[in-house]
Amino acid sequence: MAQVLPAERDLRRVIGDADGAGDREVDGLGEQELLELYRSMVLLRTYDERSVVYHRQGRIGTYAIFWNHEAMQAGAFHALEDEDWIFPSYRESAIGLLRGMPPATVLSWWRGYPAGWWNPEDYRVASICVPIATHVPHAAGLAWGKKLKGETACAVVFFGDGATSEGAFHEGANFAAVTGAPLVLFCNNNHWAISTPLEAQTRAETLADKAVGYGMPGLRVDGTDVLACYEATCEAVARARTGGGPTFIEAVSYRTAPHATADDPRAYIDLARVEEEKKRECVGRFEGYLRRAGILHDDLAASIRSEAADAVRAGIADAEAEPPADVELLFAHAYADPPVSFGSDLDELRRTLG
Ligand SMILES: Cc1ncc(C[n+]2csc(CCOP(=O)(O)OP(=O)(O)O)c2C)c(N)n1
Ligand SMILES: [Mg+2]
Repeated sequence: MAQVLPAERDLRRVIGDADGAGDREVDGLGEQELLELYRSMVLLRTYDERSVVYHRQGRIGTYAIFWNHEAMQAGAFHALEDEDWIFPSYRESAIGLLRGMPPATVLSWWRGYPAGWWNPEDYRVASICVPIATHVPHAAGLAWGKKLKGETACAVVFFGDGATSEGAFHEGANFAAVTGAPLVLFCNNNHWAISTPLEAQTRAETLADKAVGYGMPGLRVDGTDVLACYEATCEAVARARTGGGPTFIEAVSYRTAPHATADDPRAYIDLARVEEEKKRECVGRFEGYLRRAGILHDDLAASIRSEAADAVRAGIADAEAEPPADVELLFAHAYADPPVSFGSDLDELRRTLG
């Protein structure tokens, strides 16, 4: 039986900011590792900001903005080994970049081009999941499979606060717990599920409290503190690898951008709070930490930013060089034995499209 730890009440923090809390150091992170973390955050930030521009220019479709979520994604990612699996939601659409996936692949996904779909095995990154929480059971199943095969790899699944109200979340969490699957359930609690606030989502005092009901430990961290996200995920991964089963991590933040490019949050969000939260956004906070430690200076920061900008610029050029798909793809791969009507349907579609 898993040991049930009471969920952490206070948000774990490592970055002290300028409020007197003081910066802490984290085991296993020397200067090089800290800079790698920063590089990852800047790549994600650059990708995200450029994607909003590309959307406005009509070069990608509707896009789920992850501005100020980079700390959760990069922090959790760097706690993983190469063999570990990642199950992203649409909010973590670009996390594959941290595993070396070309930006063009993810941009192609948002353009709706076939080049945007990859073989998950190539990067140990599952397909981007748009239905809320349906990937939690997938991740639990893969992690359980790793355990059954005696492999050391684990999996991390990302989902939002709203996802914790879905049946698939419950099923996946419970399944992972009873099988002792090496899974990290990483909940991005940004306080909003589109226009539904956290208060309308749950009566639980914290989302991490839900972990107790599944018989797994629950951790609560500041989701805009990349080092706290890293440290908590390291603990969860270590537990997973040593047979301790799954861990639930609640990373708390506040959504400072629209849900997606198709959303206008002015109709429902607390705009004053958004402005407050923007002042402590996660990339700037980590940059402050690195500068206080004497690890980052202007020239280095500028070169890391320009490297990221070049990568994303090349990515959109490559994505736009992709030829349009043949419409036949709409019909391929859906059935092993396609209905005969598909042939005439395809002919009709071709006629319609000219
Ligand atoms: C099963 C399902 N129901 C509804 C939706 C529509 N939908 C898209 S995003 C979203 C909100 C999810 O909020 P949350 O889980 O907090 O994640 P966040 O977007 O804040 O990262 C909803 C309801 C969906 N994609 N899938
Ligand atoms: Mg949310």
